[in-house]
Amino acid sequence: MKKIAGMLCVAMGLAFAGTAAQAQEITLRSADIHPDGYPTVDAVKYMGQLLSERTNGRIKIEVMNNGALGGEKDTIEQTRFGVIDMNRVNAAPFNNLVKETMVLGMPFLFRSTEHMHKTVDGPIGDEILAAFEPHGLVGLAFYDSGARSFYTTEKPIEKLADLKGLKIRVQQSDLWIAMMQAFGANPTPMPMGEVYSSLETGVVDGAENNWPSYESARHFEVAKNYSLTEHSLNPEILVISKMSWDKLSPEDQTLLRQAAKDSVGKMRELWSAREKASEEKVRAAGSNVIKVNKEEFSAAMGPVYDQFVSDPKLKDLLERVKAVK
Ligand code: GTR
Repeated sequence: MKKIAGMLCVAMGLAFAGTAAQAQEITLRSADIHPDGYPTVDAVKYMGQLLSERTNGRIKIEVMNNGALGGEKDTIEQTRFGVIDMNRVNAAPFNNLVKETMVLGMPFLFRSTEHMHKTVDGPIGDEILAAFEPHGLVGLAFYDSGARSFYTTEKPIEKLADLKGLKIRVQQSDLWIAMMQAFGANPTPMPMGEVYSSLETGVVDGAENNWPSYESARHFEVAKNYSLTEHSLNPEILVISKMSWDKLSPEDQTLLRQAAKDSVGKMRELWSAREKASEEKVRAAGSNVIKVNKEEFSAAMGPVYDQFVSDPKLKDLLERVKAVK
């Protein structure tokens, strides 16, 4: 009898241990370089809210934004090695690691935001997200990032020839370095956090980004000429470390994936509102917004396609992106 009671106690103990383990709280730390209120920061916070609601507070996301965990290239490495759980980064700094991401940033590829949405929302998007896994990351979602355009401190870019020899800051990606060279510029790769002072001190003559980043990073204060080249609609990508992912139960993995997908609509809403607000703000602050003949810029991009979309796999991916209606 005593023995049976003892066994029962052990069994109950195990059962309790099981419940305790299941109920264990999980807080995922997610990196972002942007300030409070930037759409990507709020979209990941929203995802965390959904997760918390759906698990009665068991799973939470803590967004460490403002570059608190470092620049994008560094945080990508930290995420691969499980030091950071999640990361919201633009596709460009992933280019050297996950080749498939290059296709999304190719200059003048997407005909419209709708074309980009249809591409990332469909099987091509899933294929690109799946390509992260061999590199220690699990791709969760794509977020909007609008169109990137050039801005300069002194000389306004009105035509392609104006870029000749200008020192232009780029994201840390070989593709983007080559793109700047094809535009005739002198590319200077550096993390976003160094751009303001580099513009201010003349380390670079210009940079390129979307309206919200140009505004929120206050680059408009030092680089007043914004030329609407809209050369790329490269989206943002939300990833989780494979090491953090593997610690989650299959049920929690499903919950996480779903919450990430459900935050995409919210992000799109936040993004279109912020794009307008940022444009208005910089125009009101006196930015000189210049219309350009985009075809002239686009015509110079042949060598970038030849060099970077060279293997059959990427060529096929690119053709499928073009064919998305
Ligand atoms: C922004 C993007 C950031 C970062 C930045 C940059 O548009 O949201 O993640 O990549 O551009 O140019 O470094």
